[in-house]
Amino acid sequence: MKKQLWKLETFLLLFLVLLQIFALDDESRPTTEICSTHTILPGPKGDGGEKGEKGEMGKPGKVGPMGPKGAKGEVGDIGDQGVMGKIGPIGKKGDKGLKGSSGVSGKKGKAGAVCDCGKYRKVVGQLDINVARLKSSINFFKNVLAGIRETEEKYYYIVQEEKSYKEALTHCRIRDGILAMPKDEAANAVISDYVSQSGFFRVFIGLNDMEKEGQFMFADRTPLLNYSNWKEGEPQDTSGQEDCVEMLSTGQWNDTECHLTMYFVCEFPKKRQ
Ligand SMILES: *[C@@H]1O[C@H](CO)[C@@H](O)[C@H](O)[C@H]1NC(C)=O
Ligand SMILES: *[C@@H]1O[C@H](CO)[C@@H](O)[C@H](O)[C@H]1NC(C)=O
Ligand SMILES: [Ca+2]
Ligand SMILES: [Ca+2]
Repeated sequence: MKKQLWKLETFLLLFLVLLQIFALDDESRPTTEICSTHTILPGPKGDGGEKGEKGEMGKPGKVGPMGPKGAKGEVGDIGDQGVMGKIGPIGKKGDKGLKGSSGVSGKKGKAGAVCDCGKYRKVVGQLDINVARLKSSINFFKNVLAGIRETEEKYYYIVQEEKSYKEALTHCRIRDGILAMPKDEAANAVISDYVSQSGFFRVFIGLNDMEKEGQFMFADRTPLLNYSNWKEGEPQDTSGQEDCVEMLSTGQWNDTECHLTMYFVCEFPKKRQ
């Protein structure tokens, strides 16, 4: 900035010096010739001057208005082949074609190995047994869900399958129960209500005198003590064949033959001993 100012000052100074020189030159010119001329009228017309030199070339002129449309040109040459276009969308499915003629039949296959059918038969047999067991279990639980009775200590369940006393005993045992043992009036009432409300006339209960005639024991081998609910005239042990006990819908007991089949009541403890 300072440098520039300095430059400007120098330039101005130089200019003033030059101006003074010219001014002096002008003053130094003799003024006597101009002042001594007293002619007022203009002089005669002078001779024509010499032909001037050729002037410089003029500036280009303005753009003119658009001309008329020209005639149509000839058809140009054929262009190069363009780049291949994009693949289009998938078209609709075509009609089914005619069935082709059948081919030549293949060669005969190798002989197969002899099947170890006995093994499979055994497996299938076991499967059948399993399925049967499963069906039985499903049936059991279906019935359990349909109706069950309970006291504070036990669940009672009438199995609606006609079985002999021993079969009935096993059926309850494999389900972690035992044939129902009405050891007091309350338990007997629950079971008999259940039987009568279900519309059955007689069911096996867990009581028998199979070991010693006339000495009834519950299924858990405890003897009859304070409570019993025999029907009038029972147990009579007709022909010495009646060693098992059925409960009638009235809740009363009757000794009957063990091989007879009927529905029965299982009981299940709520708490495991
Ligand atoms: C059965 O009776 C005996 C005596 O008669 C008694 O001590 C016992 O508590 C009774 N048992 C039941 C379960 O009532
Ligand atoms: C008691 O059991 C015997 C032997 O099965 C039978 O003949 C009799 O009808 C039964 N009594 C009742 C009331 O069902
Ligand atoms: Ca008997
Ligand atoms: Ca009887």
